[in-house]
Amino acid sequence: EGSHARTSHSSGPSDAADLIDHFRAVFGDDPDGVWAAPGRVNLIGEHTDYNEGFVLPFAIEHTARVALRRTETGELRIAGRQEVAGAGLVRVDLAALRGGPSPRELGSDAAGAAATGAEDAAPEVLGGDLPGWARYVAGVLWSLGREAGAADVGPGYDVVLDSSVPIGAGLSSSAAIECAVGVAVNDLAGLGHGLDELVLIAQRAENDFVGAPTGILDQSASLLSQDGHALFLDCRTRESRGVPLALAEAGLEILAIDTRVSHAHESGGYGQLRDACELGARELGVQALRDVEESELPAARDQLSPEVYARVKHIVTENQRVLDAVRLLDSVDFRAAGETERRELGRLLTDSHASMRDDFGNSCPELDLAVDTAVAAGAYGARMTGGGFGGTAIALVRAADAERIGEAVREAFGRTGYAAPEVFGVRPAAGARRLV
Ligand code: GAF
Repeated sequence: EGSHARTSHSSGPSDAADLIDHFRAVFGDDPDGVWAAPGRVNLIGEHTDYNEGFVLPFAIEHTARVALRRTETGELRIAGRQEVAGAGLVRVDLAALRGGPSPRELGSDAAGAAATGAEDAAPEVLGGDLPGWARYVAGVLWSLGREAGAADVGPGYDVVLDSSVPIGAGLSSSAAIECAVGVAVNDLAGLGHGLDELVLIAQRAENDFVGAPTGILDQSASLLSQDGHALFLDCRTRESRGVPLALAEAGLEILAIDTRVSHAHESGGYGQLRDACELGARELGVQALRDVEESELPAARDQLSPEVYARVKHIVTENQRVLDAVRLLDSVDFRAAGETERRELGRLLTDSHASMRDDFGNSCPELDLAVDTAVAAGAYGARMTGGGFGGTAIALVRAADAERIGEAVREAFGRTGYAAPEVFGVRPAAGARRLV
């Protein structure tokens, strides 16, 4: 499928037949429909979302898919395929779920834990007994129920879930599940939410039910992306537009390098970074770091602690890199673009990585090795994508070099004694949709 370097992270089936068969086997009848929502890579703009800044992600071909049927059982019953769900049926009492308060509402301890991303925050409260993947399904039902009024969401659902988005790899496997369930229930129950509203509903499931204090990047990418385009999103105004990204036509490829170092944003690091950004904004007297200009950084340096300043510097320069990347992609048709523009885009990616490695503090040795090796082997540029602390790096390469660069990265990992990374091509794909 166009990738020269894909190994085992195949994007999986894009139709629904296998899932319908599975649904029949588990629930004895046909589902009412099947929906899919993609994972994403973020081309550039990391940790800028909750700072009310700019991001430029694109949806990938790997999707979470759900087959759903409305029932009168009063239960949410979830079965899954493959490692995403493990074996067995998970049953959740929907009435109890709907009435349930969010962790934030349960008092200051729970709220504080959720806000700082401390371990065990939300799951203790609501989804504690649910396997990880089922929390995302239940969380969206909970979030939709609050929005719509419990009765409107429907008395019960049977769900079969599958996903080809690698789990815990920084490719938004959780947002893909949330968004697939969100569009499915929105359709089946006739709730009439627009995609923009579903972004916030899915985000609330993640923040208040699962307990990961994340922004709107992942859910926006999964719901709003268009085939062949990156999504330029202003996270303050929530205005977005597609930016054409004709990679294949330009003889380019984006390699995803999954380091297999897994991360979880419910645990500490992400929340601490977010806290540092919010502290920086408070100390600088702005609503959000979006409001700080690059020219104001020298003054900020005098005002902030070295650590908070470093975090602030990343966000401020990263916002500018997103704007530069969009300007570049808008200004030339990449199919006709020369080496200069390609290198310029590549340099923005590599600068973004260096900024996270040196200033934001969310890289790790495996990500640095992936980036350094790809660039040394001839990539135009490379960077980690997603929250960091592991997960996936992306590299912008000539399609003709993809195989060789992937191999160079695998070799470097082998030499260093790291587990073999998964290297595969990604292309900008469509957002969430109904399949059947
Ligand atoms: C994770 C979060 F879910 C996003 O909201 C975003 O902050 C990202 O990390 C970093 O850019 O994917």
